[in-house]
Amino acid sequence: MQKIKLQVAVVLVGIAIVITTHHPPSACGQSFAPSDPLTETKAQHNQRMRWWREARFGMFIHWGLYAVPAGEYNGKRSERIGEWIMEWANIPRADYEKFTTQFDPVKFDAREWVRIAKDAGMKYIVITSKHHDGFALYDSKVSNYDIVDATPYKKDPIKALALEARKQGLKFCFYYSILDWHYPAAYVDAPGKDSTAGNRTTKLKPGGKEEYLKYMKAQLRELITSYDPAVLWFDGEWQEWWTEADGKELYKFVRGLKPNIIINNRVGRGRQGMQGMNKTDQVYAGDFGTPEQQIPANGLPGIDWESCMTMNTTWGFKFYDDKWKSGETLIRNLIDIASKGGNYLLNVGPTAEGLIPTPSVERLSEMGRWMKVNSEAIYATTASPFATQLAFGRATSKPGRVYLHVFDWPSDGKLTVPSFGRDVKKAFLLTAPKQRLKIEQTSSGTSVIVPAQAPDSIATVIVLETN
Ligand code: FHN
Repeated sequence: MQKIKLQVAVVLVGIAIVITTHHPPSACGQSFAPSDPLTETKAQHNQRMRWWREARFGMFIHWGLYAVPAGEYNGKRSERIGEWIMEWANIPRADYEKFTTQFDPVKFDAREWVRIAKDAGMKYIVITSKHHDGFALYDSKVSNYDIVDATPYKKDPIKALALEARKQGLKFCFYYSILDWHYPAAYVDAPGKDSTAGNRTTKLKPGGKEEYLKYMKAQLRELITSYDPAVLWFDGEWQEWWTEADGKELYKFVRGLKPNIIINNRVGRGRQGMQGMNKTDQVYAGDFGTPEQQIPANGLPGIDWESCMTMNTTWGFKFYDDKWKSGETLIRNLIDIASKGGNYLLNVGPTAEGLIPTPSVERLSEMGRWMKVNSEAIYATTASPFATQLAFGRATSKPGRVYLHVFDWPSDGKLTVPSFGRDVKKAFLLTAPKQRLKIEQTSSGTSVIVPAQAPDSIATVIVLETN
């Protein structure tokens, strides 16, 4: 009996070793079950995630029929996000469909959109192939509710954008909503709401879920085979009828179609609301966490996460939303996020004509001017090596180098840098590598003697060369 118990124990330990070595923790600290056909070694996982981890900065694009009403319906406006107008204006499906006749983005210019992203320093683009309203912004063969069949535009802007992104060296990616207000089997059962309007949650008629899963897979297959996206960014997963098992199954399905694709954690049910990281009570599907409209308070070194954020207060275009964040805020957000080991997915909401709003373009070019000088301190860096947040700003790291991003320039010309377990050999401004800055080793760290004026009031980067 003792001998059998011993043998069983040996087998169990064996399995544990296999699991941990072969299935690296996904973004949120979990690993996949051994039976997963998509098992990958840690090295394979790191290889698949590498471009994404090094990119650090991407463009989110929320574009669709909701850009036609642009936040106003029958004279009614709202503080709510524009792409939810079918929900907050309680617009029945048949009425919302009428927006297709007015969606004709004649000013859409794929080259210009990609140029704006690239010049801002962005490395990838995630665009809404289908948002909650169910309208396909691409030429779908499994639905007529798409831009080619249902609008006067009759062309596929996604095809043009995918080609242009590749031409200009950016990764092309898709957002896809699991919640679909337009799917026939979906209905709303909420007081005061039209059963075919938008709503936070929908129900599915008997047999509707199987049907919808087939439909979703058909759309995802055409999206992946026709446009070859590098990331699938799911959303709308908070439906009662959507389970973690569904998420895992869809994750396998998508990676089965394209093994090196990257998928966010909103494919499953692990996400803890807007905080965006997965719960830890089990293994959840997904390769990276998705904080929304917020930046984690502390660094999450070694965990893959991406903070998505609006530039004003809406994702989809609203003509009267002028609550724009400043260029300084956006640049410092990017630095803050990189200093905590994350990516920044910054949103634009184009108009129904196909233009990215001027305030967005202006702020992105301001970010681009900063990135043109300082991108070395963002791309392919890892989280700050300092135990606590720096009083004067943030830090990012590379082997042999630490980048200090100084927000608050020392009035006494002496920057006090706490120790962080590496010796500082020399210091210089990233913009003046040949002019060494005087450093003084102190008991608590290093003091760097800096010029009287901050070269860049938003964020000046000082490089510390270390062992
Ligand atoms: O409901 C969506 C919303 O419209 C938008 O797409 C954001 C972007 O991350 N996600 C959902 C809200 O969490």
